[in-house]
Order: sequence, then C-alpha cells, then structure tokens
Amino acid sequence: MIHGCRDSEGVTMSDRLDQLCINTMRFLSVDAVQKAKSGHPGMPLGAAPMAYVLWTRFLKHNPRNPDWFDRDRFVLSAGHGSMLLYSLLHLTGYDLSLDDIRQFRQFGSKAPGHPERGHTPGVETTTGPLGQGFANSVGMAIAEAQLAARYNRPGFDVIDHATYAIASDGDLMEGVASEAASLAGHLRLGKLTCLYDDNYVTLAAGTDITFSEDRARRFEAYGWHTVSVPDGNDLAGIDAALRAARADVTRPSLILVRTHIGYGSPNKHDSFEAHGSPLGVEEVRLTKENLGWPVEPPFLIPEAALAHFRDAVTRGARAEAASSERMAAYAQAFPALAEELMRTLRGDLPRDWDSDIPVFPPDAKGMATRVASGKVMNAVAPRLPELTGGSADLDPSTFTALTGLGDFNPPAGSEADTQGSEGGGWSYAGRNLHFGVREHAMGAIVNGLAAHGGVVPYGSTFLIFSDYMRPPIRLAALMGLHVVHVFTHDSIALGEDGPTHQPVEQLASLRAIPNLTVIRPGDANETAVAWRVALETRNRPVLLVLSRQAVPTIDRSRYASAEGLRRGAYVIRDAADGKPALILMASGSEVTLILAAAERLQTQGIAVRCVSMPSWELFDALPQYERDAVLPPSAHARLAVEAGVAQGWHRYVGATGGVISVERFGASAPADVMLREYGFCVDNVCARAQALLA
Ligand SMILES: Cc1ncc(C[n+]2csc(CCOP(=O)(O)OP(=O)(O)O)c2C)c(N)n1
Repeated sequence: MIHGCRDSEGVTMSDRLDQLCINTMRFLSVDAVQKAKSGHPGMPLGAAPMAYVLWTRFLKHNPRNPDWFDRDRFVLSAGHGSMLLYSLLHLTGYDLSLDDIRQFRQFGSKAPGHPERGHTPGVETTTGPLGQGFANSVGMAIAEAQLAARYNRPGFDVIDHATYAIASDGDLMEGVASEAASLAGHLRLGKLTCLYDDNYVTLAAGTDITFSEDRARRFEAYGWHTVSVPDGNDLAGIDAALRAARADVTRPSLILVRTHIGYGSPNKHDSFEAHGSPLGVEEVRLTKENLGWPVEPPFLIPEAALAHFRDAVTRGARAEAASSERMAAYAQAFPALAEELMRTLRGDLPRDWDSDIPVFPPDAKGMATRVASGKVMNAVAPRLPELTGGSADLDPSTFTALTGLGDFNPPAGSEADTQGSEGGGWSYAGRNLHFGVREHAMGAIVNGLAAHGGVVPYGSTFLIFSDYMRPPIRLAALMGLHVVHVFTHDSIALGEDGPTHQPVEQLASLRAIPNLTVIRPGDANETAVAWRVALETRNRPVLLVLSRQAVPTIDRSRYASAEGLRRGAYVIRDAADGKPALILMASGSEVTLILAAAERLQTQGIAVRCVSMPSWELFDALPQYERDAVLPPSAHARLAVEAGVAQGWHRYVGATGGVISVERFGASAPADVMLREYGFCVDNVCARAQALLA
C-alpha cells in the first residue's frame, strides 16, 4: 500500500523504486562497458525499462534453478546488449556475481562479450550474430507447443510456458528473422512475444537511410499481433502491451517499443556513437548526473533495488514448487507419460530405442544412402518421441519424413490443403515440421528446439544449400547443441541438375567448423550406424551427408563390419598379410569404388588396404595408436578418393600421397557420365595408384 503513496512531486514510491531499479541496470551496464573499455552501452540505456517490466512482472523463472523445464524462455537476440542481460541475471539472483560483471569481456569471465549458452547460468542461447536469437525463439516456441500438445492432459498443464525475445533493428533487418517470423505467423505461435527495441539507430547510421518499411504492418502481414508503445520509458504502456500479447493466444506478438539509444547521455542520446563504444569517463559522469545517479562509486547497486529484483528468487521458488506439485500429480495419473517426459527432458535415450534399426543385406545394386537414412529414421522414430524435424520443402527428396507421425501445424486451418501430409493428422503434436523453403531459419529454429530441450531436432536439405545455413550450424557447434542435419545429394553424382546443385567445397567447409561431427557413410549399413552415432551424441551437432544415387550395399561377410564407422575411419579391406603396399581411402559413395579398384590391383599383385573414412572428426578423436593402426606411419603410398575438393585430405595421405578430388565446378550431365568425366572410375583409381607406387 505504502508504495502507492505520492511524494511532494506527485510521484509514487513504487514509481521511484521502478526508476531506481531501471537506473541500476543502466549504470551497471555503462560502468561494466567503461571498465572493460569495450562493449555496447547504448542499447541497455534505452531498453532497460522494457526488460525491467518483462523480468519483474511477467517472466516465470527461478534464478536458483536455470534448468527448471517449465520456465519461460528469454532470448536477448540483440546479443551486443549483453550487459542488459547480465545485469538482470545478477540482480535477480542467478549465479553471476558482481565480480563476474566487473570482469566483463575479460578472458575466462562468466560475462563474455556476447551472451554464450552454457557459459553463463541463465543464458538460453548464444546471440550476437543478428537475427539468430529471434529465430531461435521461434524454435523454442515450437518446442513448447509440441511438448504441451503431446504431454498435457485436461487439468494437467505440465508444460505451459512462454517465450520472450528482445530484438533490435539489426535483428529485424536480417533475412533469417523474416523467414522465421513468416513461419511463426503461419504456425500461430501464440506464446511467442518479441519486444522490438525500435530506436531508429544501428551501428553505423540512423535507420532512415536503410530501414524504412512499416515494421508493424510487415509483421501483421506475417500473421502477427502487433502493439506499439510510443514511449519506451512508459512502464504502464509496456505492461499493457505485454498483457495484450499474453491475451492473444493464437498469434505471436511483436511489441514495437520506441526507445532512444544512449538514453540519458547528454551528448550521445540517439547517436550511433552510443552503440558500440564506451561512453567515455566524462560522458558517463554527465549521464549519471542527468539521470540523478551518484557519479561514484561505479557498479552501485542500491539495497532497495536489489531487494526488489531479488523477489524473483522467492517467486521463482514458489512457481517451481507449484510446477513440481503439478508434475507429481500428473505422474500419479499418467505414469508412463510422465516417465517419458522426464526422460526426454533429461536427454536420455530409452532402452531398446535402436532395436528396430534394420540390417541391410548385401546387394550389388544397393540403395542411395538417403533412402537407407529414411528407413532408419522411420525405424527409430516410433520409439523416440523426442525425434522431430523436417526439411526445407525437400522431404520427397531427402527421405526425412516420419510417416504417420503427424504434421506440426495449427490444429485448425490446414485442412484445405493436405498435400504433403506425412499422415497422422495436423496438430501441434505432429512430429513432422514443415519449414517451407527457409533453410536459414530452419537451421536457427532447430537450434532453438535443441536449446529448449525435450526434443531431438533435425533439419534437412540438399548439401549444396547447407551454405544457406552456415551461421546457425556454426552456432550449434559453438553451443554444443544436439541437432542433426541430413544433407543429401552430396556430390557431382547428383547429375543433371548441374553445377548450381552439385556440392564441391561444402564438405571441406563444414569440416572446418570446430565441435561439429560430419559423417558421410558409404552404404546402407554405414548409414544405420551413422544414425546411431547421431542420436547417441548428446553434446554437439551431427551432420549426415548422403548420396542421391544408389550405392551397392557392401557384403560385410567379405568386408569389415559397418560398426567401424564409429571410429571415423576403419580398415574395411586389408592386404592379405596386413602389410599393404598401398592404402586407398574414401568416404561415402566412393568407398565401393576403392573396393573395386583394390580387387583389380590385387590381381596385379599389389597388396592394398582400403580404409572407409566416413568421419574425420570421429577419427581424429581416437588416440594416436588407434589411428596409426588404421593408417600406419610406415605406409607412404596413400590415395584418397572423394567427390569434393581435396582440401584437408593431405593430413591423411601425407606429402607423398595423392587425392582424386573435384577441383572445379560440376556440370549438367547424367551421374555416370559425371563420375567418369571427373575421374571417379576404377580405371583412373588404378592408374593413379600405380603412378603413386612407381
Ligand atoms: C549478422 C551480423 N551482422 C553484423 C553484425 C555487427 N553489428 C552488431 S550490432 C549491429 C547493428 C546495431 O543496430 P541495432 O541492431 O539497431 O542495435 P542498436 O544499435 O540499436 O543497439 C551490427 C551491424 C552482427 N552482430 N551480426
């Protein structure tokens, strides 16, 4: 009650407390940037009020347990404003100390330059590359909707949380945000809300020279609900907008909040100079004076402000306790569902998850590895409810549909056109995600799904279009997210579609990304093992690179077991006495080629070892002695065969080795012609091998 009392200036105590809290956030940010001599003070100065209202009045979270599964998700898509988030995390009671904030941007600090998932408790996703966080938030909202549809039962809403993002001009200018917003609108993700820091200024200029569309109408056209708040310091206005967003359960909401970058700074307010450099000692002083803040000491946190923010701890504990009670009652009523939900949230695989994976019999004609992949996916999917994903409008070609397991779409409204249905009904419980022709957003959305937890997401397209997804793939690797991508049509052997569709440098470029496992299996059985690896790997992304064309299913009674794939490279065929004069190595569709070449070379008296090498990363992780057992240092005559650029292969073939590779763009022609013309035939492999030996 006392908070409602007005002082001599007619301001309530509660208003004063709000201002005190907001300025605490502002100056923690400004002081940290100033001390680091690096960072972005402008955004936190302008956006502090909206973040304050969201975090203290709406966000359901427990600072003492950042992993509580039914917490609301918050994404600071404008990651350069990281100090805004660190201020909130520290003030509301997460495990981020004031000393950590004093070490902002220093080596090893818990407060790095941009928010990093897994590094700072409470950071849901790594942001900084603009637009990615916004698209991640769409993935998080999809995960929530799917889990809620699958697990909630009348009277038991065990999954019931919202997703919030703060996005900047840069976020909304990036193409990935347009793709993701378009999909979110179509999917009617009503529990997704984005606060847009509409400050008319970017890094290098005002937005009037680059960004003049009507953002509200643009998002309305996508199917979003929009609300404008003309004054970013109007807490009641922000509060009302957030309420309106929450009330609209059938559309995602964009709240356009007119703010001012560098708010309060006498000389840098509304200027791009406030974006990415410290204000400067003198300007910090002037800004503090202007907003009625003590110039000294820096990093000031008034007790009343801290106490108010720390209410989050009791509120959070209460909310989590209520959620645990709901979960306990649910477990009584639906024990099997509850167990499954808890298991998927832990990220564990169920027992016998892989018992339906087929063993493919030897077959000279064989099948494309993309086809084998589809069979394996459909064998495991019924036992793995967490497996969910889809393609960027290519599943008839990538074979990634989960037949009969439902299509993720709003429950009503999709009946008109059911072309492309995988069967099992259209609803939020559907496991097949239809990303549309939106590769970039697909990559970022599966990252959001994985970061949310409770699901193992996959995406799929042609390998060539992985180029459209490189930023989110890199971020998945940086975050150590368990996502799987299925990239098919993996070489010039895709044939007639020609050089625009034929990947040449993509494998090498993906292998260059740290903490990413790339697997290019050589036949159907290697594909099955590749999927086992992909699903057992919990802490990094895995890419499966698959052929369009049929490849023989290798006779494993004659050649070594496909289980060798787990080691990244294995001796699939050896010289009779285990002492090869020549080592041939290959990945994917070229494995059968080196086997055929080896058989011919043997008739010429050459002792040949063949190494199937589906994954460099798995191989490189082995101890040296195991790698030496596959590629003995004494064996110098080595030839690698892969339908892509040679870059990187010299690490394995050595200075004296050779590579049959593709060092130019492809061409439009049938697959067999392409392979012959580019030297992927037994004659050429044998000729190159003999030249090496000579
Ligand atoms: C994909 C990407 N491109 C460029 C940048 C570099 N960058 C950081 S912030 C920014 C723009 C800042 O403008 P805005 O998003 O409006 O943020 P504000 O200045 O209002 O804080 C740019 C270009 C980036 N982080 N990500």
